[in-house]
Amino acid sequence: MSEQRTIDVAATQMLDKAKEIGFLTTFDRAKAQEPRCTFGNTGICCRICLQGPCRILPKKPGGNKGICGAADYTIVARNTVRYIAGGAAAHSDHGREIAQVLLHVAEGHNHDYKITDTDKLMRVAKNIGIKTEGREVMDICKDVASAALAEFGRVDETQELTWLKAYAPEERLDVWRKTAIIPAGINLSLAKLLHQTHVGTDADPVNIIFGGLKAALCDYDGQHLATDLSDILFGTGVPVVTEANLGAIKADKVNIALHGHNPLLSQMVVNAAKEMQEEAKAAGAAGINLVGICCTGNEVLTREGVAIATNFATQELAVMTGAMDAMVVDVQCIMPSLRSAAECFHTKIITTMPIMKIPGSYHFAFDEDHAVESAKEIIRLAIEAYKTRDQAQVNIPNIKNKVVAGFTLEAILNIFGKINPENPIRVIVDAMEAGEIKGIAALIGCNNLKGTHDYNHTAMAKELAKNDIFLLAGGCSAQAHALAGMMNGDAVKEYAGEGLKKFYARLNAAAGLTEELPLMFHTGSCVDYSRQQDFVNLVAKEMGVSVPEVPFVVSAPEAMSEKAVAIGSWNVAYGNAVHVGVIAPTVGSQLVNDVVTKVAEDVFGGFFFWETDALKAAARTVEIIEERSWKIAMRKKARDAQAAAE
Ligand code: BF8
Ligand code: SF4
Repeated sequence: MSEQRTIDVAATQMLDKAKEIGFLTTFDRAKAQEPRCTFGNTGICCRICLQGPCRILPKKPGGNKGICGAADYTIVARNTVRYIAGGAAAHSDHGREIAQVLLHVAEGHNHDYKITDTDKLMRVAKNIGIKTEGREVMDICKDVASAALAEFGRVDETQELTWLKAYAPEERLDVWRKTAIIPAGINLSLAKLLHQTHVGTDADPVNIIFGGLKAALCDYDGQHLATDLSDILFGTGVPVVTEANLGAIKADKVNIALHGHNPLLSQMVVNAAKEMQEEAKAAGAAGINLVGICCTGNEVLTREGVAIATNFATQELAVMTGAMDAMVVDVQCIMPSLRSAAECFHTKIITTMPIMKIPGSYHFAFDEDHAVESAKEIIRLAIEAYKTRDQAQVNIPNIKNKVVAGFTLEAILNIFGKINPENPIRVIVDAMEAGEIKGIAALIGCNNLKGTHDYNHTAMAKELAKNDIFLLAGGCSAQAHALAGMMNGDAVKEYAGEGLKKFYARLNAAAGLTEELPLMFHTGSCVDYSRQQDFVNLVAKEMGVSVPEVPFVVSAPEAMSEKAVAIGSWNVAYGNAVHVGVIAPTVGSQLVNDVVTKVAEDVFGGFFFWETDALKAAARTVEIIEERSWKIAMRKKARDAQAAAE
């Protein structure tokens, strides 16, 4: 564990404040967990049945297996894929909730939500094979929402997930068919994986890993439909300018943090806040100020330009400002300790979802059928909390940075289209073929306090940009860059290599935006990573190569959640090289570790690599990208030579 807690100056100030008032933060708790148990750390602790925990004790007679006889490889494989099941369940359930609301809108049962992006609805309908010509919008919408919901309950194993089939390139589908990892239904595959990993079911690590990859493709499918349907309901983001860091919290306003993942509630709060400024003023405030934390923050940033307060590891510190009146949370990545942090101040922690409650916090059951009224009531709770705020306790770090975000796939293609209207994706392919940029990397994922908060994210970004690599970003990684002032045009000047700078100069000249483009294109929340994959799929098609050949690397420099494991795994199945900045708990089995870091490449073209040192990880990333480019060039040379000979 690193001695330096965070690279974020505002967070450091708030950590001092926490110390002063005697509040132990997640940083203190991370320290308290050291030293970690080696069995758990390497994945060789099994708690799957009540005879456990069993640990692998190779030197003890009878200790080299669990009580049931499970070897290290079975235990490690089971533990790993159960992370995937958790992650895929979280992402896809998020998608299912959005689909349910969209269906209610289409059926006329819900009048609080509406279709905001009809063009996207039409595109999605077309992509998934729903007839659009001559039909009413609401009928099409009903079919799209029903198709999304059908992904969950399908049990006919001869079928294949609709979104997967619609968006993955044929070449990938072939590989997945050959390896029998295309799911028929999300619920079926996740249940089957839990069954497969029950005590005394599957002991074959490779078979277990394939089961895990099937679940990972459910994660991808659930993500894709969640993004599509959210865009249909709330609009598809376009470039926005806003700010990030704790300085975005305002001393004179009612501050409400939107935290979690699902836009169903947060978007309504954003809408309601626009109408309720006067109510806040009547309470003596200058108005309502919304800020985002984690991926709910990314959702409302991408679509509405709401400022980012902070990311996962530092969420408690937003409360330490003493000016946070309410934190409205939905699901995932919300620390239960927020409640204890709030006890030191007047902050109201408002949980809103039936599956997410924190003992002692205020629960407001969000009602999707009366979403507008629910959102208003939540804001009123925040205004009430504001009235009890002790201004003497307010201590907001004077730190915030300019952010340019909102780079959905449509937004990126729109910018590229200003240079090449006929074939927008050609713009980045040209830049790669000319050697102006070396390739593409996506910086994604969480914070993990096994390292210094946000160091790995920002260090990787600086190093990759210096090496002329075009950067996409999402999740808490994107927020790390935003908090550090790297998600704007100034960062391009400071960190980009000469080739990347030239590429940006051309884009900026054509884009016609009021702000210069940022060092990394923020594609949205973690549930939105299919936007990045769709982008890479287009690049592959334009280059005339398969996805695993694209000079592209995904990096989760501070991976933490089960969702991160699911995301990393579908990326590997997609053919992407995936860097993880913590040592994965697969190292307890040489066999399993070799399968995911080496053998996977032979089967899928993608693989994982673990590297905790950001500079080494960046060097390896550049190496992979260069190697892939070199292979493309060599193949082309061979083809040209053959053509000349014929
Ligand atoms: O889905 S990056 S800490 S907030 S899991 Fe969580 Fe990780 Fe942040 Fe978003 Ni993603
Ligand atoms: Fe032990 Fe086997 Fe039970 Fe795991 S499943 S806890 S290895 S007996």
